[in-house]
Amino acid sequence: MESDIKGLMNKYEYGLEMLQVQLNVLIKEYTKTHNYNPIEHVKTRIKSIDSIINKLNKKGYELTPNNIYEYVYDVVGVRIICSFISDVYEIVNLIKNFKQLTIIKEKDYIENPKESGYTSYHLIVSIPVYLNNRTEFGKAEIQIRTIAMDFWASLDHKIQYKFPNDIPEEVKNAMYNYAIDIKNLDHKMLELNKIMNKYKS
Ligand code: 0O2
Repeated sequence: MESDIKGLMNKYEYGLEMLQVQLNVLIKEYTKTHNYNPIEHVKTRIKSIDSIINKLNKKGYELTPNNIYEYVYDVVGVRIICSFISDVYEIVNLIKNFKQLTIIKEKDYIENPKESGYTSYHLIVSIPVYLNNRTEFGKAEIQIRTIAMDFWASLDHKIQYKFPNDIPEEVKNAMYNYAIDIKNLDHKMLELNKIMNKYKS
């Protein structure tokens, strides 16, 4: 069983490498065509076994290769950080129109923020993993958000780590209010960018 899980994790690593190549090509082409790069930076990670076990536990499943494949969508995670909300949707559409990737699920937490205030756009995609004599498929989660949303999520992540069982009300309330501030700031920055674009020669 342990070697099955190791084998599966190796495949996810190859899958991430392939996904990175595909996304790089997609973004480079967009940047050349539009003379504009909508992306600030990209982060990638493979979920740790401990986090996978936690997620399976929460969903009521035991650790098996099949349960990982079926129920953990974000073993492979890519986070794309953009400056402006308009860039986030531009990237979402770019990925959705890319024939090589199949979208399994999408979650617009920008239009519909989570209860905590979390905002981001999530695409769950199917990724091909080309092995010696066959192709297998895995899943990856692509999170697309602005720098401001990422700032909020990164602090929220630290808060969740510090208070794994019960986040104090005052911290929860502050984070909820700051999520609203972030939304307002993102819209102001977008408007300012539109004004700046008027001055482009
Ligand atoms: P980590 O440590 O980032 O890997 P699903 O994946 O759909 O089966 P879930 O958890 O309901 O199950 O999906 P959801 O809510 O779309 O969340 C997936 C990921 O989004 C999370 O992965 C986080 O990365 C991020 N996320 C969702 N809600 C929040 C939030 O309130 N705050 C922060 N900071 N991030 C959030 P993991 O595995 O929970 O965490």
